[in-house]
Amino acid sequence: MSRAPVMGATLLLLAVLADAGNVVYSFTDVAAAHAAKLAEVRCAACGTEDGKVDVWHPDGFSRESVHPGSTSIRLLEIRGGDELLQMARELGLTARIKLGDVRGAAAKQVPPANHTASARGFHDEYHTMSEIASQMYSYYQQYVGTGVEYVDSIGSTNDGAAIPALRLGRSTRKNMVFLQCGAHAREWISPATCMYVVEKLLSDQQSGREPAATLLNAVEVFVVPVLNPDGYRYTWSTNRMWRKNRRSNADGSFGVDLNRNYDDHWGRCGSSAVPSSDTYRGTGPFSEPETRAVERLFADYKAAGYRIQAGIDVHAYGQLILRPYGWILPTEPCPGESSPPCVPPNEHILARFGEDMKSAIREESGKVYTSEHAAELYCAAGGADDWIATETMQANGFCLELRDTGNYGFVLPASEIVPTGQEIYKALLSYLGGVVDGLE
Ligand code: 0X9
Ligand code: ZN
Repeated sequence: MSRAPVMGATLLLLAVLADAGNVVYSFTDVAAAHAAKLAEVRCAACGTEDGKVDVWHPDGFSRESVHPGSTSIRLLEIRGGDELLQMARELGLTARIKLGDVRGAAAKQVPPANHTASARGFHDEYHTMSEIASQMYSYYQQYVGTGVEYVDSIGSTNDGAAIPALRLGRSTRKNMVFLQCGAHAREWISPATCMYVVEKLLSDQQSGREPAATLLNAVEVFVVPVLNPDGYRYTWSTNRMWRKNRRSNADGSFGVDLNRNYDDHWGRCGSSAVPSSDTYRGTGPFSEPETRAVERLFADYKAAGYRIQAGIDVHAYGQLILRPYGWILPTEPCPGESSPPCVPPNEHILARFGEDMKSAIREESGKVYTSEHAAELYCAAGGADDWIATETMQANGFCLELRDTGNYGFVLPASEIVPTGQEIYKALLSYLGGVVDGLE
C-alpha cells in the first residue's frame, strides 16, 4: 500500500531527469569569465563526452576563450538543464529559451521507419551515410554523359569507412574548385545541401542551362558531401549532437575536430589540446585520416596537372559567409607587422566574393547572410578555409555557415533542405563565376 506514492515520486523524478538538457538557452553580452563558468556546468543528459553542457554557439566553446582579448561574448547558445539556469541565476544573467525541445526537433528530422524513399523527393528528407553514397552513385549513372566521375573513396576513416566524392564538369584546362561538406557530424544541413547543389549542377549542365553549362566547361567541381562519415553515422546511431570524427584518443575519449586539424597555424586560437573537448585539434596537423585525405587529394590533382583555384567548406549554423583569416582577428597586426589589420593580400577580392554570394542568396530567398572574416565570428585556427586559401591558385578559401540563425540550430527541419539548397546553389554559381573571371 505504501509503495504507490514512492513509485509516483520516482516517476516524477525520472520525468524531470529525462527532460534535463533538452533546452537550448541563449545569453547575450556575457562576460568572458561568466561564459567560461556557464560552459563548465555539468549536464548528464546533454550527451557530451566530458559530462558538461553542450555549447552550440560559439561552437565548441569550452575552457579557452575563443575571442582573444575580448572581455565579452556577444551571443552564447547553450544546451543545458536546471543546473545551467541555476548558474545563470547566480551570475545574474538572463537566460532566454531558444529551442524548447531539442529531442523532439531531432526526432522530427528522421523519417518514420516505414517511409518509402520514393514517396518523397530525395531532398525532402535527411539521409543516412549509405543512402547518400548510393544516391551519389545514381547521379553518376544518370549524368555520365556530362563528364561526371564517381570517386569511391578519397581515403578511409578511423572506422575503415569510405569517403565518397564526385567530380563534376569538363574543363579542358584542368581548373578545379573544391567543395567540402559534412566535416562536423551534427550539421546535417551541410551534406544535404551539397547533395542538392550536385544534382542541380548536373541537371543544369546536361540540359545546357546557363550559367552552369558554361561554368562547368571552365572549371570542374570536386565535391565531398560527407567528409566525416564516422561522425555522421554516429549522429544517426547514437548521439545526434556529435561534432568530431571518431578517433579513439589516448585518454579514452573520442574524436578530433576536423576543422581544427588542417595544417595552417595549427594549434593557435580557438582550438583545444584536451582530447575530450569538442574543439580538440588532434595530436598534430593532419593527424586525422579525413583531413589527410583532403591533403592527398590536393597533392594528387596538382601532380596530375590540375590547377585548384578555390574552395568552400560548408557548415551550419548562423547564415554566415566567412572569408580568411580564421586564425587571427583583423583587428590585430599580422605576426612581424607593427599595425593592423591582419587580412590577406587579396582581401578586397575575397570581400567582393562574399558580398556577391550574400546578394545572390538574398535575391533568391530573401534570407540575410552576414559576410565577414571567419575570426570575427570567433578565432579558430587549423580550419579548412584558411588551409584551402593557402593551397589554391586564387588564394581563395571560404566557410559557409548555412541556415538558420539559431531557432532550430543543428536540428533544422527537413523542409528547409530545398530552400537552403536553392539559395546556396545561387551563391555557388556566383562563386564559380567569380573564380572563372579570375582565371589566368
Ligand atoms: O568553428 C568552426 O569550425 C566553424 N563553425 S561551426 O559552428 N560550424 O563549428 C567556423 C569556422 C570558421 N573558420 C575558421 N575559423 N577558420
Ligand atoms: Zn561546423
